[in-house]
Amino acid sequence: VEAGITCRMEVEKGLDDKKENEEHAKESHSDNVGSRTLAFPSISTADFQFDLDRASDIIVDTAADFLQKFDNVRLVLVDLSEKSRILSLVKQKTSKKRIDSSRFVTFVGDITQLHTKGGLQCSVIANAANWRLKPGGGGVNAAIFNAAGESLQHATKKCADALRPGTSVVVPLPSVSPLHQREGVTHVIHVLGPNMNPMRPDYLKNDYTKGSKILHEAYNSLFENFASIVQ
Ligand code: AR6
Repeated sequence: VEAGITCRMEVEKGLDDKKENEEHAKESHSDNVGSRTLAFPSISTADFQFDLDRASDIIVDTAADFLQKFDNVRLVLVDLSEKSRILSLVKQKTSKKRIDSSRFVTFVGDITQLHTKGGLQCSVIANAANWRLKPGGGGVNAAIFNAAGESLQHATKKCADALRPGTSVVVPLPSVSPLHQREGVTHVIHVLGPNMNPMRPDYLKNDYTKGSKILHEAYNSLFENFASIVQ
């Protein structure tokens, strides 16, 4: 790790650790909530084929726990389509829980264009990464590495060269990156979720006991890493 670059990686942790519409997410202009906002995709539910109903429970539970511990932060779950099933499941389940709807929102849009296209300032974004932390592949990983340019690859290499499922790593995004300049993203947190796709590494063979534990750990790791940036 070179001087001047602060990478944060999750240490191993046990299980014990632990519209509602888009309007809420628009800036209030009164404070810089954008600098305390994490935008994240639904980890593992597309290419990694994790069950959406189970994933939505885990997202809502881990977000609720996190928001109880930290006042001054906002979480935005992002997906590309109005028809996103994970967004509607999460919305439904959030409305049944006591979660402050201004601090946990869902948003339809491209996570690499939240500011310029969505009018949403989010200084930290999460990536659903692969274990090698390689660009490409598809999904949100390809979108983020493409939008951020080569400097994200270099910055990522300085932080880590691999991830275990259920862990995450914070990468400070160099100010030369277009994603930093245009969208105001200062940090990317790579997260590796559980894999339920037989064509990908660490396939869990439909073991949702393991898979759910790993997805919990992945979100807890993501949120704690986010907290460590904004504290
Ligand atoms: N903006 C917002 N959300 C997006 C975007 C985007 N630009 N692109 C996709 N999503 P996935 P995984 C949503 O497949 O299941 C990669 O190739 C998408 O609709 O990206 O964790 C990696 O290299 C879904 O809700 O991630 C890994 O090998 C969510 O992002 C593997 O796929 C996650 O979908 C990871 O698979």
